[in-house]
Amino acid sequence: MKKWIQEIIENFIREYEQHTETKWGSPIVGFADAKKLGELKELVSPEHGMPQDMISDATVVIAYFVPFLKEMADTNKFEGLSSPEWAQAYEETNIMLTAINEHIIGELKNKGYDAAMHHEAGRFNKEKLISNWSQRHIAFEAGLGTFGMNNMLITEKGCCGRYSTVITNLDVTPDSPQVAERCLYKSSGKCGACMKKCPKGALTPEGFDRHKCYEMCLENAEVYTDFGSSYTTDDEEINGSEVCGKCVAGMPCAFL
Ligand code: B12
Ligand code: SF4
Ligand code: SF4
Repeated sequence: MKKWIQEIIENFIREYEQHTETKWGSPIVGFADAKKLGELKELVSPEHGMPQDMISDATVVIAYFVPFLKEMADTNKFEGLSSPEWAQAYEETNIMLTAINEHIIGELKNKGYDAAMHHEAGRFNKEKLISNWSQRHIAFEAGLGTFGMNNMLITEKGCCGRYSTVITNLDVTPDSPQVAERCLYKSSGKCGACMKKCPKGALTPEGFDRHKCYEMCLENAEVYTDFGSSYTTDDEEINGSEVCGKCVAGMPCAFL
């Protein structure tokens, strides 16, 4: 079943990228146990969404990672603002992920299963800078990777890419989280390149400061207004691509 879903996503991307500037690598897929995600209510907040909000007999959440290509990521290795390629890839990928999810849902429904996206997945609280649907945590539960000091979930293919999820009542055995750390700092105390690279000092051994990070994302959003804006509405003061990614592009964990 995992192979079938992987192929659905892969085939969709290959067709989709005929019409976009951004191109992508091959996706990785995992299944998070829908019953175990209740812990997110304690870990994150009581408002965090549950698979059962959408499908009462949900069994798993399909989590997948779509890697960027190294050539695109390398355009964003340098200091300063993000590269235009990075900003465009962010917007094009967000639109594509919704289209992929709709396609997966259609394919599952054709086979007689129920499937849905969570309604909280496409937004986040602009003051708290927290979403009620953590794509990363669900992907972690689905065994896709471990967290790095850059706060990214690092997969077997690296961390330079994006995650999405689809809830379903498919009859499959869920995956388990991985245990071996992929971050060099966490596994051996070496590296720390992401913390040195961050222009806002948002990454330290003590953790991630999302408000400092957001300042940089807004600086980019003021400049990159031509590629769309996944997370803003027209009435917001800054209405562009909220990106940065200097703690990802060019890092040793970006592509594995
Ligand atoms: C809001 C948001 C932001 C905000 C606030 C930052 C933040 N909260 O992370 C801003 C705009 C600043 C931002 C910045 C960026 N973002 Co952002 N963002 C989101 C969004 C929409 C919600 C994140 C959130 O609040 N989740 C709820 C909180 C509670 O969960 P969480 O952030 O996932 O945190 C979990 C882990 O960090 C975890 N954790 C940390 N260490 C460990 C260790 C263990 C063992 C465990 C169990 C958990 C754990 O604790 C939390 C619960 O598990 C997600 C998409 C989504 N809906 O998930 C993308 C997302 C997190 N962003 C992403 C990216 C790529 C970026 C940027 C690089 C920007 C860019 N594209 O250029 C930067 C990177 C910042 C950084 N170093 O984290 C990707 C991350 C991909 C990856 N490989 O992990 C995501 C998942 C989008 C996607 N669809 O792929 N982002
Ligand atoms: S750059 Fe180094 S320290 Fe930072 S997450 Fe990657 S491996 Fe870990
Ligand atoms: S995205 Fe930029 S500002 Fe945010 S943590 Fe990474 S390097 Fe720092």
